[in-house]
Amino acid sequence: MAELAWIALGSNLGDRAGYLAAARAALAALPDTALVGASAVEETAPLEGKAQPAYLNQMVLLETALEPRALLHACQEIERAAGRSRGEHWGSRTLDLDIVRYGERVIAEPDLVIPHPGLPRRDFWRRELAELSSHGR
Ligand code: A4P
Ligand code: MG
Repeated sequence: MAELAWIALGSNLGDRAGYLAAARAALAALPDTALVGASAVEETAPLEGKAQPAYLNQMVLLETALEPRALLHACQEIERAAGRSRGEHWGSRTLDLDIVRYGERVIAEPDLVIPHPGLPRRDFWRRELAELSSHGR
């Protein structure tokens, strides 16, 4: 059965808007998945005052039959396709995809935490979630 999943998109290197657009298209093309909503794209200052370029952020809402771990792997695959290299933690990136919420599920595993622990500290995520709330959150 399909569930709702909220995915945060972020980019602060290169063609930021292009990477977000490619991510939306790739998420919409996943098996057993439909993209049912997207927040506005917004420019945000780097968190914690890190000296790095500004981000473009956006949140999308999926309806998906992929389990959370399969969805995580799919997101990592899409990041790789965008030329993401994993170097410095919290470093600049062409594309970052985070699973913010997955239905009402609570998951606390070493490599998968849902809801995403950054949620309470990210005003822009909460704004974007509110923007998507008409889609039945
Ligand atoms: N992981 C655990 N839970 C999740 C989840 N719910 N969704 C694990 C996605 N991944 C999850 O992520 C590290 C590991 O998190 C993964 O291997 C996965 O198993 P990563 O993307 O490789 O590394 P990262 O992105 O450098 O670390 P992290 O902790 O994900 O950083 P964030 O939270 O993504 O922060 N400033 C602004 N303005 N806007 C931003 O979007 N983003 C960051 C990165 C920093 N500053 C920012 C922004
Ligand atoms: Mg990440």
